[in-house]
Amino acid sequence: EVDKAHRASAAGEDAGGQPTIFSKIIARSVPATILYEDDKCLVFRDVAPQAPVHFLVIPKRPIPRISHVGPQDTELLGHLLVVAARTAQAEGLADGYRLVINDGKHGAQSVYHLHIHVLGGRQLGWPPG
Ligand code: D5M
Repeated sequence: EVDKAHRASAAGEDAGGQPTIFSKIIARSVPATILYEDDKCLVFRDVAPQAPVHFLVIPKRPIPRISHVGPQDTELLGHLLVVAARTAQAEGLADGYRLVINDGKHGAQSVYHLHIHVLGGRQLGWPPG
């Protein structure tokens, strides 16, 4: 099971062997409103925004989910967080915002390409549902 997940990750595929929608956004075969890009990551607006500002930060290397990361991913994960914070600032979220990573079934993850949600522009509640 772990081997299968690692093979899928390396190929940019989900558990069913299909490229995820986010691989297609990286490849520009599916359109998105892109806010930032560098050699390691891509930032784009969520297609179903849950707040006035809602964007996603994804690694270009298709790690399927946060529970699959290892020590080799430390620098990349740090980079994603720094990009999330800098893009939030660029989006004018001076009053604060929230970062969310959904993992697996109980986390309500729907796209198996790691992504950090950044939500802001309104008062958010706690705890989440
Ligand atoms: O969240 C996956 C998120 O991905 C969800 O908020 C919708 C968003 N999504 C799905 N397809 C697209 C496209 N094509 N563009 C932009 N955003 C998209 P999860 O954490 O997996 O539940």
